[in-house]
Amino acid sequence: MKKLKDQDIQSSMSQIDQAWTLKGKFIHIEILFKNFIEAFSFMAAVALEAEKSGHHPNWENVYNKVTISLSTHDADGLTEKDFNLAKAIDLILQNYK
Ligand code: H2B
Repeated sequence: MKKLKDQDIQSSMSQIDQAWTLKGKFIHIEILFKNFIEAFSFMAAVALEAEKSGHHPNWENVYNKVTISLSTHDADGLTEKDFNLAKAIDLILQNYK
């Protein structure tokens, strides 16, 4: 998978939720849930999606907070895979509003 160029990254950023921020080689989001069970249930849904697409998040969970960083290790940067996973995460998040 080819690393995206700055211009492609900019246009891809406009296609995902505004909560995502660009941090170097990663796109990053912090999400607060009602409680730990909601956070963990969200993570389980994302884990299934990640496994299905063979692309996995770097993430951390502290009680009701989940922080996610996406990047493609193999490409040492952002690729379409990261933005596809971000879009899938945005869809999953709609079930937690
Ligand atoms: N996830 C992410 N985020 N980046 C990768 O480069 C990556 C991955 N590579 N999941 C995949 C697994 C690769 O190691 C396997 C062999 O498909």
